[in-house]
Amino acid sequence: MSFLCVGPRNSGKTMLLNSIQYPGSVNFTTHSVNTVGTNIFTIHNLEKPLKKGSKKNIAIRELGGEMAVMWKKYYSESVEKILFVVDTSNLCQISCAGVLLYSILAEPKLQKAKICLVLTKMDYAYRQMRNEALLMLQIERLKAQVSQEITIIESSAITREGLDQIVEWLFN
Ligand SMILES: Nc1nc2c(ncn2[C@@H]2O[C@H](COP(=O)(O)OP(=O)(O)O)[C@@H](O)[C@H]2O)c(=O)[nH]1
Ligand SMILES: [Mg+2]
Repeated sequence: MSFLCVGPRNSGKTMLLNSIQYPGSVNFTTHSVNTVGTNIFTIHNLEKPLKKGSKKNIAIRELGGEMAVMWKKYYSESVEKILFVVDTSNLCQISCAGVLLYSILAEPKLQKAKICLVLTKMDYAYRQMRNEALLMLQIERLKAQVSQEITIIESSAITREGLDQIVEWLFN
């Protein structure tokens, strides 16, 4: 089984996964290098004690936003879950993100994958509010047309809002 993290470039994938991977760290990086190719992050299960049968860690692969054409290489029936990261502070990017999300949901090999739509950078004062962002993504229309289960989580890599929820979603 594999886990993917996708989304437009600069939407905050690397920072989000870094903050989840190292729960103790406060990451105030203000710029980061565009991900060329893919990064793999190890995420630890926060459950203590660990329930019998639950995984201790999972590996999640970030697909760089520069390389949407290359993503297909990683689409397979064994993809169990996908984090789709959207930057709520980037108005111009939200509608494009909706198109990208649709292309993933329409992919024949990903019909059984579970999707978590991560609305990130919620710490920004000028972000789009949850409902506006969902409207711009046309999420209700998408939901009516696709077979995948979609969970929506609001997050920030700065305030750590939503990060525990994302980890829980990945393990459950
Ligand atoms: N304020 C704020 N900035 C963020 C957050 N997540 C990422 N960023 C910034 O957004 C930019 C792109 O982030 P990055 O993780 O490299 O995006 P990626 O291309 O999707 O991997 C960087 O300048 C980050 O510092 C967040 O939750 N809040
Ligand atoms: Mg990146």
